[in-house]
Amino acid sequence: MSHPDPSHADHCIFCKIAAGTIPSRKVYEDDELLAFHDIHPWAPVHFLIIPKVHIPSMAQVGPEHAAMLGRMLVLAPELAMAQGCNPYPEGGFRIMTNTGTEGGQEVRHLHFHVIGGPRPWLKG
Ligand code: DGP
Repeated sequence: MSHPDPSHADHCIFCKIAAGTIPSRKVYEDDELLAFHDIHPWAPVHFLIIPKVHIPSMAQVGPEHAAMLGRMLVLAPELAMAQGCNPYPEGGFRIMTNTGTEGGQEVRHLHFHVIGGPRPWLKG
């Protein structure tokens, strides 16, 4: 039976990407996390890091998620460099997580955008 909440995992596009039922261009995968290229990149490097478990946004995280969030943040620079971001400090990247409608979130499955590469970028 379908769920009334459109952010629920049954309807969640990123859960489907995590499950492999919707294809993505993967950057990294382990048991807990997946990283894949954003379908609408703003910049030469633009990928998303998601937990495989359905957490709608940063508004739902708690202390039980601290280790996983730490792993997401530690992974970001490693993958950013592997994807072609230039070294700090002239190079670099942005980590961004939109939360809720007022925060600009469109896909209601927690994700960190990792954005970088030579400027100018499309936005920001
Ligand atoms: P946000 O506004 O923070 O919720 O950003 C969602 C991002 O997800 C947006 O930059 C486009 C990307 N996106 C949406 N649908 C898909 C998809 O099916 N595949 C991929 N690779 N990216 C997607």
